[in-house]
Amino acid sequence: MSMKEYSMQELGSVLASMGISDYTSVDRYGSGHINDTFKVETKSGKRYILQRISDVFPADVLKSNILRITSHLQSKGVKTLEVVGYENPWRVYRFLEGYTSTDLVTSVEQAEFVAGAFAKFQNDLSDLPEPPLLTVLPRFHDTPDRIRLLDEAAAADVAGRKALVARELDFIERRRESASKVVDLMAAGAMPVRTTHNDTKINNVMLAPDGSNVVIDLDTTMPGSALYDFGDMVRTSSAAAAEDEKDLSKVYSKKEYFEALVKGYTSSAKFLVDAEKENLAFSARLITLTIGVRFLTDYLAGDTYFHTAYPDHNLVRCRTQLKMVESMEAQADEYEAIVRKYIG
Ligand code: ADP
Ligand code: GN1
Ligand code: MG
Repeated sequence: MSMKEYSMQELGSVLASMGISDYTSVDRYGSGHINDTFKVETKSGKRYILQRISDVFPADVLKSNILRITSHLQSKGVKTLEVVGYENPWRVYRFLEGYTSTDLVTSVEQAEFVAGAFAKFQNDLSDLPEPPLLTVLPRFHDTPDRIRLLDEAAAADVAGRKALVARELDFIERRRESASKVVDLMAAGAMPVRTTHNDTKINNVMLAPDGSNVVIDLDTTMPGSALYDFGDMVRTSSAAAAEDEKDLSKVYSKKEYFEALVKGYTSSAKFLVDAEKENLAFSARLITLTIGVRFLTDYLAGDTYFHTAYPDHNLVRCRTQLKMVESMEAQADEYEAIVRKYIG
């Protein structure tokens, strides 16, 4: 989906309705694939993030979750997103001054730090008062269901692209059998359902030079598996190249970053049960495959879900994900040994 255009008049009236009338500029911001995000500068010097929440989300359910999560974290003194105004489908957050996000990890230290941040986020939400958060997007990380949706998109072939992706479909087909492992373990009760972030990609944590961090993009925080949070973090934070790198020879999972992620995550995520520990390395391959499946599904459906900047963008992203899976598979024994080193 290409980015929607908004008139300054529309953006201005949204801001005014939330009490912000002294804005001097409103510009597109960040590299998120779902919401329309803007940075707002004002005469007073205060800055804000304005977001048009994507229609993929059930607006009221999302708002209820976001307000519960942010107020719970604030009540514990944990720095989090500060809601300035929230009128569906728009919301305004205070700009996190001094924090930046990145699309790629650049050092072992940063990888360990990011992993600690996401593990702490899970700890911080583990005592969220009942009831559990609402499920914003059902079956969000259900890999067999994602493959089923891919099958449907390939059968319909509405964009006439199926013939171009035979290799990718075959790659996924060969992994279909192992795709249900995590959902089966959860259904069997062998793995706990926790409050998890569900979108732990590197640009969803904001970092400050003093070592502090804020976990952002709370839209998919809902009941889920810790394994997907660990795995999705590995997907982007162990990557040697961008999610949309076209030169696949540059795309692989860096072992030293993987080790730092395991170290950072397990030193804080003391809650993990055996079934989770045993599947940490596998979960990274599984969620990476799942995201590849989703990019390919969107490519076949004619780019209706993720923001895209050019016609083959989703296909390029799918290929990087499958290359990452291949790289993690090639290092599977080493990755399992690293996990054992840190959790025994
Ligand atoms: P999406 O769901 O589209 O990924 P995000 O909520 O992750 O949207 O926001 C997109 C980007 O905007 C983030 O990666 C981050 O760089 C930036 N961003 C989001 N919220 C803030 C904030 N409160 N302060 C500063 N930057 C932010
Ligand atoms: C989307 O919102 P953003 O860009 O942080 C997507 C994630 C994918 C990710 C792939 C709600 O995340 O599930 O893993 O793109 N978010 C939603 O980069 O679908
Ligand atoms: Mg995001």
